[in-house]
Formats: sequence, structure tokens, C-alpha cells
Amino acid sequence: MPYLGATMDFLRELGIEALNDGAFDGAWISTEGPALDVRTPVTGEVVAGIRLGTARDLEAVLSAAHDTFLRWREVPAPLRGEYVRRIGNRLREHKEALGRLVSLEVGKILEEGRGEIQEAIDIADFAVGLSRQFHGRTIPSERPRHHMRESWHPLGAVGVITAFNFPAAVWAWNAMIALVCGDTLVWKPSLKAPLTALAMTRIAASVLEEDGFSAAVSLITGTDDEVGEAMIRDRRLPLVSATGSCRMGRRVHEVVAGRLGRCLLELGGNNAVIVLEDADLEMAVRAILFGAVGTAGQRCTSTRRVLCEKSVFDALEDRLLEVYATIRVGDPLDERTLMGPLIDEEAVASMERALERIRAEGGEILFGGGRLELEGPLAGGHYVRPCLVRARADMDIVKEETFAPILYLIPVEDYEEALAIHNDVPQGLSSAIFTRDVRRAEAFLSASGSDCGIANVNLGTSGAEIGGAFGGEKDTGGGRESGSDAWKAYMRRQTSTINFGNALPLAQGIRFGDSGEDPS
Ligand code: UN1
Repeated sequence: MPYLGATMDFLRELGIEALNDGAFDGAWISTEGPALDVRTPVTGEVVAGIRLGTARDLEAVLSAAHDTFLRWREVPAPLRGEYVRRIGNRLREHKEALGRLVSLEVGKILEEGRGEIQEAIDIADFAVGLSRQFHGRTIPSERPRHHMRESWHPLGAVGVITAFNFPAAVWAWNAMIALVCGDTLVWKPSLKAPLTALAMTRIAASVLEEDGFSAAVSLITGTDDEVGEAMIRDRRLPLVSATGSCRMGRRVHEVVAGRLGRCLLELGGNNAVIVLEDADLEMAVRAILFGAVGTAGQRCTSTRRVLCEKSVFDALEDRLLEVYATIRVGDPLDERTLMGPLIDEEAVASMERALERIRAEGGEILFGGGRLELEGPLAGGHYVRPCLVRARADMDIVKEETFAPILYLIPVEDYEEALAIHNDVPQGLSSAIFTRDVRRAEAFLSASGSDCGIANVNLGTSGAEIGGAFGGEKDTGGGRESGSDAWKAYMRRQTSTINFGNALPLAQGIRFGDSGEDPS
């Protein structure tokens, strides 16, 4: 592990070492929960230890985040943007080290680790510009000498629950936007990726602490049962933004809706690429490869299904087989590697269970699949072979999301059949079509086309830019994060009517005990 030393030095530089730091409420709390060994999926080694936060620690974190909100909302939005600009710059300074940390902690290849930090920097830049653009509206009033307007105000402390697969960027989508909106954060990261969370928090807090606002980026590590449940029940979090499984999202939604709070959910996907006869096949192959094998198939946006017209199915399958044979699986910190390990043993076991079901349901495994035993220091890592399956749309497993590099190739008669199969899954995050026919492309993007939150033409399902709103429909949860006007979820809207006359005319022309005339 040539890079382990450098990554550990970086953690030491940030003050993240061992068995402390389970929570941050503006200062690092010596938490009292159980100890957690943080292992790298690259070798299976323990790289650090933390002590988890408890419900008591959460209380300290929530009250600090709430109190800080009361001061932070008074800071003018463009000045809040200035703090975020400096956070973004600090991320730029540490991009390489943070990228390595992401790779080491979750196993994505270094290039993708760097890309993830770039995504955090990009959303910081977006948020800086946004901080001067929380435009409301002015609305004509039906009453004489009256004005109407809409304003956007900060909402409160926002609970942010993140998954292991994007341990920096998904927090950043929420954090950078929430901060410029005047909100503070309580982050509960995945226990599979707490070190990146500690590092991101340290970096953001190092900017905010100069002016006593460090609790704006609070953090609590802890179990779902103790800390997660207490967090979603708490009214001091008017918004809970959660990324993860549909099962987790249902629970969050149920509890937060029960107290009439707001949720922003970004849950599972089952993303498909439709390839039509007239597609640029080489382009489709490259996009499918990145979508299915990137992050070892552990993105919400990963490509899981290819729906290909029969006339070009064999050609596409042959090219994919050729390309899959060249994929280097191994140490994600080695620049030659294309696919690193899965996150843990449970993920490997879940892929193996899926492979058994594929065989039982009549799918044909064309390439790869299953555990890959590597030699030397990587022997303890969680490596698998990326897998190509010839499948049928009526197989139950094809409708489920398996967080692993399994790609189902499904032949279809035509666009109409492809679209019907495409939309016939519970999830609705991302989708793509490859065609040179503008009519088909536009049909796919129309009201009766793809039912997903993201629909692309001649590019893949994953790797979205931050400038658009990110999220999906159906079991994906309906939330939108990141760019466009996703910021509206982090603010409350106020409608105001101002009377600058000397009478009190009522709306809808109602007379209530007087003439409604202006006496002046
Ligand atoms: C996720 O997998 O939860 O579009 C987020 C993408 C990335 C974000 C993925 N920009 O693939």
C-alpha cells in the first residue's frame, strides 16, 4: 500500500487519529459510544478508530446547530457565500489528499476519488453565486395601494444522512447550498465512511470557526437505531435530507412526515441505457462501461440494464465482452486500475446472492461475477469480477437494485418495447438513450418517455454535473438536490402583502362592516 502512509499523514495533519472525534458541535466531543474500527476495503486493514456518538452527544450537537442557526441566519447571504467560497478554496488546496482518502476509505479509483472532491468544489462555487440570487417575486395586488412580494428565508438546522458511496460530494451538495441559504447542518455520515466525513467537517469548520460559526457544520457518527432514530424525530431539524436505500428512506419519510417535517430523499436507482439500431455503438460502449463499472457499480446512478434493439444486440454484446476482458480490477490507488473493491464483505455476499438468483431465474452469465481473490497485501480486500448477464425483462432480480457491478443485457424489438421495459421498475432515478434519430431522442425526453428524474441522450446514466437538479421519481424518493432551483427545499417561502394606502380593502371584494372606500 504505497499511498497508505501519505493518507495517514494527512489524517494526522487534520488531527484525525484514533478513538475520539465521534461528534462535532463546534468543538470535537469525546464521545462515549462504542468504538468503531474503520477498515479500508482495499486491504481489509484497520486504518483508524473512532468512538461513536450517542443520543446524549446528539443532544449537544442539535442544540449547538440550532443556536448557531439563530446567529447564522442574520449574516447577509452574500457574506455567507464568502465563507463558502473560502471552504471551496480549502477543498481545492487539499483535493489530492482528500481524493486519496475517499479512495482508501470506500475503494473507488483515485481518478473518481479526485472527481468526487471536484464535485464538492463545484457545488461550493455554484453556491457562492447563488448566495446573491435568492430572488423572490413581486406580484400585482388586486387591491389599490397594495404590493405583494415573496421572500425566501433560512429554514433551520438541516439533518443530512449520507451513504458510503459518495462520502464527500453528497454532503457538499447539501452543505454548501444549506449554508448559503442561512441554514446549519447536522451530518450523520455512513459508518462505512466516517473518516472522509471527519476530514470534510474539519476543513469546513476551519473556515467557520474564525467567527464562531463552526457548529454550522455539526457532525454525529452513530448507529441508525440510536442516533438516526433520535435525529429524524427531532423538531429542531425542519428538513432531513437522506441518501441511501429505499428501506431507509421509507423509515425517514414516515417519521419526518409524522411530525410534518420536510424530507429530501435520494434513494435507489435501477438505471437503464436504451441502445437503438442507429446508435453510435462505440460511444454507447464507453458510456455503459463507465456507468456499470465506475465506482464498482456502487453509484445510485450506476447503469444496471441495457435495453438494446435486436439488430445490433450481438454487435454490442461482443464489444462489451471485449472491453470487459480488459478491465483491471485491483488497488484503487494504483492509476492503472479501472475498478477497485466493493465496500465490504456484506456487499460481496449480496452480489453472490444476486448471481445465484440470476442463474435460478434463467439469466445467462456471459462474463465475470463473483469474488476475485487477489494476492499479497490486497488479499484481505473485497474484490469481485465485473459481470455481464444476458437477461430477460421478466426476471424479478432485474427489477431490484444490487449495489454491485452486474449489468443486465436485454434484447428488445423496438423503441416502444424498450421504453415499456425501461419504465417498468419501481425506481426512477437516471436513464439514457443512444440514437441518432432526433424524433426518438425527443420522445424519450417527453412526458410519455422516460419516467426518471434524469434522462440523457447519447451519454450514460451516471456522472451528472452539479448544475442540474439531481434526484428521481417513484421509489427513488422524489427529492432534488444540488443545482438548478434545488435550493428552494432548504428555505421557507414567505408571501407578504403591504398596504401603503389609508383604507383596508379586502381581497375578493368582500365588504365587512364598511364601504371599503379610501377615505383620503
Ligand atoms: C450517488 O450515487 O448517490 O451522477 C450520487 C453521479 C454523481 C453523483 C452520484 N455525480 O453519478
